[in-house]
Amino acid sequence: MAEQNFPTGDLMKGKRGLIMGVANKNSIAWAIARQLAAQGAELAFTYQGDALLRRVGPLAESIGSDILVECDVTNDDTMDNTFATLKEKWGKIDFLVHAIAFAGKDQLAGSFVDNTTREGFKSALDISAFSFVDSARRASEIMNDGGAMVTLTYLGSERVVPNYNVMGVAKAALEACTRYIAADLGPRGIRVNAISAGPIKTLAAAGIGSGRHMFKFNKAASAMQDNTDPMGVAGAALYLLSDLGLSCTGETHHVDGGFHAIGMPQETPLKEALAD
Ligand code: NAD
Ligand code: 0WE
Repeated sequence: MAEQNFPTGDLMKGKRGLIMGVANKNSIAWAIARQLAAQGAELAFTYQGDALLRRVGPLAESIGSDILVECDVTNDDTMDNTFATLKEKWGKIDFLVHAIAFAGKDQLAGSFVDNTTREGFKSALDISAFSFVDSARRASEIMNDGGAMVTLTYLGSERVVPNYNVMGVAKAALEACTRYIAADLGPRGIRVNAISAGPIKTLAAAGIGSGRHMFKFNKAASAMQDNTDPMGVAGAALYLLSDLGLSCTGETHHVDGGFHAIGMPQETPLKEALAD
């Protein structure tokens, strides 16, 4: 990601929210956090474990955030503690960003039907889909004047992407959860949406077997013939989490250079991409 200036303004002035899923400076959640902060938001962060505190601590500090809570979404005590801390420090919150996904490495390669285990399936769905339901319920309890929530998904929920496997199933569940949560919380003025981002070079996208091919293919086959810029994802999150997003809920919004819209890619850039 090139050094960038997130547009400044007052769209999030007076709003406070929780960002779940920053691991390092390349995290999509961090791009979203910087954009929200540049528009005046006050932010709290969760981090997954001690190892990540060394990375997330300085990032949170750099935008003046003083609420930093350890939270593993599979551990109810840390979930209780996260939302209790927000209630104690702020009383209420206005928004939630959920940018968390995980499947065992053995579940993300080869044949989906042969390699998906009961434990692998349960854990992927627990961490990547149920955690949004659980976080949304807890967050909604401290959203007293309406609010907004955003989660991150990927096209592998709608179409087969090699090796994405059980994560695709988890993302399909996550998108359905987004719609059901939106319906439940809508009457209370809480909007709930998903952003379907194209491939971005983060920790979660590192070390995936066919990474180089995937980024080349996505670039060549997208409408914009470019990879997805995390700033675009951050901009979409700003829209959905600010009052600009009024009346938008239950939506899965694609930010992927138009990759999702293409039925058949142009011959020339694709051939060139596949050749090298
Ligand atoms: P990332 O590695 O920076 O973020 C993933 C986060 O999930 C990490 O902060 C990690 O600590 C957290 N996490 C995993 N298991 C957890 C647990 N048990 N408890 C708490 N936190 C846990 O990678 P990213 O690409 O920024 O991923 C953020 C979100 O964006 C994910 O939902 C991912 O599926 C989604 N997404 C990523 C891409 C991409 O290409 N990078 C594309 C579309 C959607
Ligand atoms: O959602 C994701 C990745 C999420 C993810 C990443 C890992 C890597 C390390 C979940 N679990 C794990 N488990 C690990 O052990 N993306 C959208 C990025 C991604 O991952 C892929 C992709 C894309 C795109 C995996 C295979 C194919 C494409």
